[in-house]
Amino acid sequence: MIRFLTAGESHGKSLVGILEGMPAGLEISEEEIARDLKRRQQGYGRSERMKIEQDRAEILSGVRYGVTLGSPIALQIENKDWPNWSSQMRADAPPDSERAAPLTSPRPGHADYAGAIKYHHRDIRNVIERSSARETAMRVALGAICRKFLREFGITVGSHVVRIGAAVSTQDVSAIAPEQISQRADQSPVHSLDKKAEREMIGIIDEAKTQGDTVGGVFEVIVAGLPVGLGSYVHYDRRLDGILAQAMMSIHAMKAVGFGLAEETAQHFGSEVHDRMFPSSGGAERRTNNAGGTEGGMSNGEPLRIRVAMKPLSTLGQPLESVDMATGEPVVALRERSDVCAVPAAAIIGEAMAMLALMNPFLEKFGGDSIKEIKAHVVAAPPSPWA
Ligand code: EPS
Repeated sequence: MIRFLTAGESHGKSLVGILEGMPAGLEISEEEIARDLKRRQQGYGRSERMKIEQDRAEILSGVRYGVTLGSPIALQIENKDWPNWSSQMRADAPPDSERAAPLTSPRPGHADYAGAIKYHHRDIRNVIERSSARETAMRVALGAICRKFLREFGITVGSHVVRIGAAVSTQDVSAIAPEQISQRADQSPVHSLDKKAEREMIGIIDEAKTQGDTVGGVFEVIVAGLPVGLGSYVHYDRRLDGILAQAMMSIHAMKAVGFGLAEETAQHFGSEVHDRMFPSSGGAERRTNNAGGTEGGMSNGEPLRIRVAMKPLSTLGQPLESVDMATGEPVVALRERSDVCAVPAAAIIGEAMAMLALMNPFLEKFGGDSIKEIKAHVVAAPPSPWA
């Protein structure tokens, strides 16, 4: 079974990650990981920080001669911004005169308030460094290894942005393969396939920036090639949609997750939403995918369609009302450098989280210690009980 951990502060020396349980025999290179890291750094509306960072993951362990060993894979991504922060973020104790003034005015919407009270920090800097979405760079790097694994079994993953603020993409992607969706979306500064919506999305991001504001949106992750029956209906914590929803909600600033028609499902009669079945060679086929690829907490052989809604980022150029927690006085919230919109980047992180989350349901069904063994298990899987 796969487990992963990340460590690192946003302006610390580096991010580190450990991926444990990746089977032996998977070919992987730093270049393949770099591809996804680069994709995450693109997108209209990111901050100046993205000009400083050129994320690159160094493989520290678990891979030899370009092939996984079955041992824990450790990665490191250096923060290029570290030299600018080495005094503020040092690990040893400086004299009082060299300490940065504490941040004491929490940003509404951020982890600042609850985090400072929870960990008893008088300086909100101690919260915001780890609660920052910078950490997702490592998730994307670890997810890129899972992408390579899943691809060995014909499972492919893509994403596109569906909404930024009021601008909505009307592009139907149901007939496009996931990797093609991503390839086309990667050409767009807002990771969208709809050119008209793209212009509107850029306009909304510009407007937000001018007004010292931020804007959120919705992205969709699509996964094709999953066998029927990953996950299970037998227990709450084995349901595939539940596992994926948790993975998506764990991404910073996400507020809602849905499958297929998602929330819209609730507005219709059953006859309008359930995906009818028709005879096809050796079984049944669907002509719609309103369920988004899961029924009864299991993959049903249709592509997964996961929609995720992101709130507008909580660091505003024109900060909101807050309280100086040290004095109790009304103030405006602290101001940090930040993005205006990070929905395009969030879509890439969504891909990574989907891939990380799919590993265990896949390994539960077909698992083994090496790629070769797992392939043998896939081949040996029995056909339909009615075949
Ligand atoms: C982030 C704030 C910004 C973003 C950062 C996430 O960082 P900074 O304060 O250094 O400008 O750029 O995202 C990344 C660094 C990244 O790699 O995605 C935040 O507060 O979450």
